[in-house]
Amino acid sequence: MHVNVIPRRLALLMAGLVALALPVAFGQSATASTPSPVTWHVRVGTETPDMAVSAMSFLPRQVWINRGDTVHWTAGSAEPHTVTFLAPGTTLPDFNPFDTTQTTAQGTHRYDGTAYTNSGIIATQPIFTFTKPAASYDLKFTKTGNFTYYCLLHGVMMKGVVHVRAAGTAYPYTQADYNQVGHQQGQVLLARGMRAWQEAKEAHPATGGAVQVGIDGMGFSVMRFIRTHATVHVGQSVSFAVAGPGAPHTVTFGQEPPIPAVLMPSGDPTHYAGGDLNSGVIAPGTPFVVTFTKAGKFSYICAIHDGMGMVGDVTVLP
Ligand SMILES: [Cu+2]
Repeated sequence: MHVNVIPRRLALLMAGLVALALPVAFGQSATASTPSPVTWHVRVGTETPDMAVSAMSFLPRQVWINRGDTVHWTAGSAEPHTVTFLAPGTTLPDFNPFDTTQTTAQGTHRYDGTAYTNSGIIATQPIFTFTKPAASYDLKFTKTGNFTYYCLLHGVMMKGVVHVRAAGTAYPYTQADYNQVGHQQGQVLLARGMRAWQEAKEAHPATGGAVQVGIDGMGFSVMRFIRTHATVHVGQSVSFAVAGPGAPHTVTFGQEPPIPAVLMPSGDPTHYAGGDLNSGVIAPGTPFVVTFTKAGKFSYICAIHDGMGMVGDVTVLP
């Protein structure tokens, strides 16, 4: 990429000089040659076609634009994200799905580096309590500077930078360059997630009472139970465990409780023979242990990520 950037940069510079020279030659004002604003495209996250692995990244992570240009962010995954510029001097807050200043658009569609400006939830489909996520977000940059932004859900792991330079500055990269870099960055994260998923499958026996609930790594999340199909005998237990801090998950049998009740445990996991049973959000270090007292096949979902295919079942043999 860097190889062909330099000639293009020179070519752009020369084109700029010609454009500047023409109005002078024809006795027009120099402002007539001010280039028209450009809209740049950044993808917000990406995922595998089955939505099992999600990449938490702005793609690409950095863009170099000029004052007056617009950045257009487009949802790239069912996993929700935000595009959030913090007010100067403030720190990144913990994500709260019930705080509307985090989940809905805040500020105008113009950004000058002074105010909290937030897209609200961006995603390709409804998820959890976010029933109407935005598919895209636009921001016009009216001041020069280097502006860091975050996804409120994924914190410091998911940040981007918009470098805003003076109007008329030659662009170092084209949209095609950004598309290529963004695609590569996304593929690297998805490959990392696929590898972690494969390793977890190999580490978990096909039968028995251990189910791993999702996988979280640097820049990726696997929205699956491992293994999806567990088999035990009557009187035995299945332990559903998250490996560490990361995306929130539940194990929910039967009727799905409403939000926010679904985030809290309900039912008796010590004698399960079918019906309603909910883990609430499973905390790291505190597995949800279900003891099965009846033979049969029992299906369950993650109440947050079932729309992404995060479902499983336990076969209980006599
Ligand atoms: Cu989940």
